[in-house]
Amino acid sequence: MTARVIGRHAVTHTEPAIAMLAPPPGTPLMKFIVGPTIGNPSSQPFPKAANPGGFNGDATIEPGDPLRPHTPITAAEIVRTRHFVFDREDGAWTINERFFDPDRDDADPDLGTAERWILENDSGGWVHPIHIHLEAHQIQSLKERPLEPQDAAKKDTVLLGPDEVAEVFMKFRTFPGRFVFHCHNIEHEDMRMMGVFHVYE
Ligand SMILES: [Cu+2]
Repeated sequence: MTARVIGRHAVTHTEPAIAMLAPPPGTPLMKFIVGPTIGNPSSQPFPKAANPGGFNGDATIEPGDPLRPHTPITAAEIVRTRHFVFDREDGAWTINERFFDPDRDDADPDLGTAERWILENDSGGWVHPIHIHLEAHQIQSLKERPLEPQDAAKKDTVLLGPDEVAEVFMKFRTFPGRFVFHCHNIEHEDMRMMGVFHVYE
């Protein structure tokens, strides 16, 4: 399946701001053309990928660059296990009995290493879709149901139903720095169900 943009709404500086945010109904924005091959409507060829299939060193990509392939993380790569419990306290939402603090690091993985994260829902009947920034995670097991074929794909969110415990592998491949993980229910993430992991070089 391929897609290309053939037109988009152009706004002028004389339009009020609200019109720029909400173009009128029926305004052509984008068209997807589904076909067997990738089309290039411009007269210029796509730039050649600096490192096809791999990482080109500065993390920039160009049109036509392939994404990095999905590579399973193996148990032999795991250097550490971390356990995060998602619960509720004092009318707000906690991870390991703590509310979100943007100045606190809740995990400190080393760049280039892989870790096992145990994500546990201990909040009764509530459901928490746990979203981890920076890297895709790989689900190894779920307590409440057998794995399905789609569980083996790249994941940025794992759904914790009631009493669910997810075992996921994370690998911190490219970027050092501070990133967050959080419940993706807006009411929960806004009420402090979020943590920081700091990837150290
Ligand atoms: Cu939640």
